[in-house]
Amino acid sequence: MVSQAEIELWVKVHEDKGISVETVKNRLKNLVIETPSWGYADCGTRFKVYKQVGVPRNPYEKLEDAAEVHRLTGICPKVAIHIPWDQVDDYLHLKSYANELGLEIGAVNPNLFQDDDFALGSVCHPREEVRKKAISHILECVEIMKLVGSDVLSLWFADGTNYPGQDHIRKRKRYMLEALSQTYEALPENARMLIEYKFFEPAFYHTDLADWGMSYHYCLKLGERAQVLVDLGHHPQGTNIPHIVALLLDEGKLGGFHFNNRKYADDDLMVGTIDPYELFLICNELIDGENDPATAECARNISYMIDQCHSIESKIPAMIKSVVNIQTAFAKALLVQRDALRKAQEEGDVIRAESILKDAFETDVRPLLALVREEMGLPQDPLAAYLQSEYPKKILERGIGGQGW
Ligand code: PSV
Ligand code: MN
Repeated sequence: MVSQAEIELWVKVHEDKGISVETVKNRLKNLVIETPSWGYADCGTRFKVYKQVGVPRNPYEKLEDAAEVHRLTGICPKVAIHIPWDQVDDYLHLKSYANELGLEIGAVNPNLFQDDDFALGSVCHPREEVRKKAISHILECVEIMKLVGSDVLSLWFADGTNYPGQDHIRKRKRYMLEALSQTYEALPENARMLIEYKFFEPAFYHTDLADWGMSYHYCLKLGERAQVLVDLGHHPQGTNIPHIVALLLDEGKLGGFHFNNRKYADDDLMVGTIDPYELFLICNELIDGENDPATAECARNISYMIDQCHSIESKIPAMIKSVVNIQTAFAKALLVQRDALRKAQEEGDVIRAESILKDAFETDVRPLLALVREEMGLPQDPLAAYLQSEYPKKILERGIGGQGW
C-alpha cells in the first residue's frame, strides 16, 4: 500500500521539477489497453497445453473475465476476438453482452493458420481454391466487424515456406497483394486494417510478411486505412523496436501494438517482464509522438492491444499484471523531461541525454498510479484486489477443460 503522505510527497517533488502532474494523470486515465479473448483461454507450447480450472468455456465467459480485468484496472474496455475461436451463432448478441458488461469488441482477428488446408499457406497458398478459402474467411470477418461494431481488422498470416525452392516467392508476393487489396476494398467505412509481420514461425525458411518494412510496403500500396501492427515478440534478437516505432509513427503508418514480451522467440510472456527498459523506450517514442503536432494524430489513434497466451500463468492475474506493466511504462515515459532532453541532444551532450531518459525510467511511479487509481475509484493494487475478491472462487465452478487451442 502506498500511503497518502507518500502520494503527496511524490506530487510535490514532481511539481517542483516542473512536471504537470495533472497532465500526466489525465493521459494515464485516458490510456486504453485492449485485452485478447484468447489470453483468457487455455493454451500452451507445441509440447503441451496445460488445462487450468476455471477457464472460460465459451466466448461469453471470456468477455466476463475481460470485464473483471476492466473493473479492476479501469483502462481495458475493449476485447479483441479471434475467429473461429470466438465463433458464435449470434454476433449481435455477443456485442450486446459485451456492452452489458461495460465492454466493446475491439479488433477482429481472422485465423489463417489452424485449418488443415492452410499447411502450405493461406492467401499465398500455391493452390487457388485455398487462397479463395482464406480470402473468404477474411471477408467473413469483415462482416463480423460490422455486426460487433469493430473498427479494426487485425491481420496476421502464418504464410511462408520451410525450404528453399518450396514455392515461388515473387508469385506469393503477388498473391498477398491481391488478398490484401480485396480486403481493403471490403473494409467498413472508418475501419482500419492492421498488418502484422513476423520474421519466422511457423514457417522457417521465409515468411511472406517477415518484417515491418514488408508490412509498410503493402500498407503504402493499399491506402490510408492500412497500417502496420507491431507485435513485440516478432523480431529477431537485438532489434531496435523503438526505432521501428519512431519511423512508422513519423510516416503515419503505426496502427497498433501487440504487447507481450519475449526472451528467445515469440514467447508470449507477460509484457514488461523480460525487458522493462525496452518497453519504456517504446512508450517514450509514443509519448514523444503524441507531443509532436506532425505525429500527434497517428499517435492518438494507435490501438494498444495485448497479445499473450498464458500457458503456465493464471490467466486473469497474468492479464492484470500485464496491464499494470504497460501503465507503469507509460507513466515513466510521461515523466521524461522533454525540453531538457532536446537541449542535451542539440548540444550533443550524450551522457546527459541518456541520463534524462534513465532518470524517468528509474522513477518509482507507484505513488502516481495509486493516485490515478484512487481518482478513478479503483483499487490501488488491482492484482491484490482480484486475488482477494470472490471472482477467482466463482470461476472454479466452470471446472476444467475450458476453451483452448
Ligand atoms: C501470431 O504469433 C500472433 O501474434 C498473431 O497476432 C495471432 O493472431 C496471435 O498471435 C494469436 O495466436
Ligand atoms: Mn500478435
